[in-house]
Amino acid sequence: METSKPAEAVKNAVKTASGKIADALTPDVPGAPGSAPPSVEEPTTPHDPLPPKPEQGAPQTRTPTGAETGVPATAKGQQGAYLTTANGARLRDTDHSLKAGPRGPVLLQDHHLREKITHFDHERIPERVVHARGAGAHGVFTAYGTAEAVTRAGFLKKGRETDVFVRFSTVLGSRGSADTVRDTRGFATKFYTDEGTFDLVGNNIPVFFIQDAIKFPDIIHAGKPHPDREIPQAQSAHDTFWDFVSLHTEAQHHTIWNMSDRGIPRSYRTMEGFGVHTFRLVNEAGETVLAKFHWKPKLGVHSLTWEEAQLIGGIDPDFHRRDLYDAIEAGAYPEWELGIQVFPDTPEETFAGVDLLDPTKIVPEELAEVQPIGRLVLNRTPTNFFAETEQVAFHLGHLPPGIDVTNDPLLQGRLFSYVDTQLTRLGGPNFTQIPINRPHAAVNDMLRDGFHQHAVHAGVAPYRPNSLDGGNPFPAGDAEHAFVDAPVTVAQAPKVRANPASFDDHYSQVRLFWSSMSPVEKEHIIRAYTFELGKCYHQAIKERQLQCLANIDPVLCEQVATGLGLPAPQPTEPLADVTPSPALSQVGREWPSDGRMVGIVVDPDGDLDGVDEVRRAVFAAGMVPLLIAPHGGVVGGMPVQRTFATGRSVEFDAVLLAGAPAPAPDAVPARDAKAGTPAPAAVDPRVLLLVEESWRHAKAVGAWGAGVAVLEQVGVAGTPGVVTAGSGAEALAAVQQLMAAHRVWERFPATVA
Ligand code: HDE
Repeated sequence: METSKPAEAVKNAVKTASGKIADALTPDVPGAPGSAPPSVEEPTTPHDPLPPKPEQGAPQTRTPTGAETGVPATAKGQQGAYLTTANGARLRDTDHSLKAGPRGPVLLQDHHLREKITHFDHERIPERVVHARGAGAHGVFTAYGTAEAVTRAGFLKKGRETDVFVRFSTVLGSRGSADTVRDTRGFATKFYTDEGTFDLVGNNIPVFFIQDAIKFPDIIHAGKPHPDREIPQAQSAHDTFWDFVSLHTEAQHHTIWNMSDRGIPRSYRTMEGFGVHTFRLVNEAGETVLAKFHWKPKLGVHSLTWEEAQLIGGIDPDFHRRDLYDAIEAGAYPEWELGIQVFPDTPEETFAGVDLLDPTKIVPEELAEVQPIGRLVLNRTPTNFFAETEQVAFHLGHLPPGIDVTNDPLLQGRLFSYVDTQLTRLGGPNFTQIPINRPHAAVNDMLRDGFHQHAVHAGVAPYRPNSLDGGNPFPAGDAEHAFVDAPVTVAQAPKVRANPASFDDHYSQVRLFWSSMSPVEKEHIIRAYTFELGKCYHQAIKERQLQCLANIDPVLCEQVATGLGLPAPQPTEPLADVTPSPALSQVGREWPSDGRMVGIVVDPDGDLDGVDEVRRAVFAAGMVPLLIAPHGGVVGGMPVQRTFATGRSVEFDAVLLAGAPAPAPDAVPARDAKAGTPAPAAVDPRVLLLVEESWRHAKAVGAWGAGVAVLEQVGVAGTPGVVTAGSGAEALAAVQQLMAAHRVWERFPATVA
């Protein structure tokens, strides 16, 4: 993108004000706020607003009823060089209220003061009741055409490109909670198709806690902070959660996924996504199949370690949000493939013995292959978080022709909930007219009026049939690609509050998940259950959950019971004989390392040419190098992104040591607790800690030249995943290879098989 005139003006002002230093420090890694570096002095020459950053996108400039306006995206933001009131009158002063003399009192007639304060007083809207914490991005979906045989949805036709907006989220925490808590993640995608918006509102876990929407308030009340003290925030490690899931045992399948590494993703970019429910697809001939949606990340499924997640919660609570936006800004666009598992639409609605209407069950990929049908690329960050990410409103009923629902009782309840919740959250029924929610298809409904009505509807007859508006709007037929509810036969049955008997199996697939894990993943699951139950106060709840674990697997139960200091109960249900599904494990494959963070420890007196070379090579490999030095500013002409005081191992996927820097002046406990107890050391103690932590989080570590001495001092030289090389390039190549497997798990032999 070209730099605009105003941006140029500001850049020039910076140069004059700060000379070469500002130039040298202009960050070339993602994350710097603003589209032009600021000057030291306050800019006073009036000019138009700065353009957005090049990676920022915005909702298309459509009318509230879906027509293209042709207006540039920037026309939606503020205009002109001068400060104005909301009605566009220019203002001279916004720093002082209008007073009777400089010592007051303030006059009631100060309409600018009242407007400014009143608007501020009403800036907040209710956060989402669930999924309050999230981050969104724009992108594009390109269809492979492979779904054409099973659905007539136009956006799935070969080569068709559709704009999308995706919002990722945690479930339990408030808007300001930390990103890296143990929780399910939301993965909601809005496809702006030309046949109407399609919202695929999924999660990173393919099953849900409950089988019937009527239980949703129960599970969420149990998971949210306790009503009396409002603690703990964004956690499942508390009594009410475990009280519910141990009594309502259909929740056990989702719960084991939460206790696995899936509960603490490394990045939104390394998460799978699942539509969870079975949907019904309808093709041009009106034939139907049942289908489940899957998102497969290009970078593979990858998680944090528990200690990393906890440290990051304090050090960088915005870790996932930052990672998403930095990756897009760096051009490492996050990518997923959309796939479907397809099943015949039989009256029983089962496949391989699995009831497809039960949202607590998966169909193992080995039994029904996930067939890729398109590619999603996220390539634009929001220009304004509130306008886009906060106001985006997803709804399961936003379905294009060719995609229909099934009788899954969880899905049926969701069809009601998602519109209902926006009425309070977004203040009325016209939320589809908010720019981020506007369809990219022609809208001609008969909905009128209501709060915040943006459309100026013409005509006098918003009813059917009418003759006064010439009969418009007309019902569409097959030729006009109308949405037709699939004419599925509904079984004649008595009205009951009951589930089918097939929903009663609460344990076999939990055992299937456990049996499909690699030993190291099993260790993590044991650790997570032990931690979470260990945080509960009540013995009865721990005992009850141990009983559930006994019904999943005796080894799991025994190991957790040992950690809790309780006896392991015997199973009360027969243990199912299951065939493991290797697709459920995150371990054992290799993935690209695009967009991963490589920390490079620099000694200002060391091999800076080598560092420069490695830094370029990291960029060239599609990863992000972050220099870690004893002090901020510039080292050898390269910008320092982290100092030993501000940096922490958990931000990096791998660490390279270009030197063994001597203790910096602030390497004393009084200035930085990370410096540890005073002990004479040749190397800065924060560097030693960085390497120790990277090692115990199973990360690749590489060193060359003087850096090798650090490995020796920490005592990790020669251990798995620790590389010493003759040059920076060699060290990087070896480390990158190790990163393909995500972590160096062989460092930690497992105690369970
Ligand atoms: Fe949601 N869910 N949900 N949910 N859900 C909401 O809608 C609800 C469920 C999911 O980024 C709410 O706009 C009910 C399953 C995501 O804006 C609300 C039930 C799955 C998001 C709601 C479920 C999800 C939501 C809150 C049980 C995975 C965030 C704010 C029947 C397939 C969307 C809002 C975003 C949000 C209701 C169960 C995913 C209250 C009643 C299963 C990703 O309407």
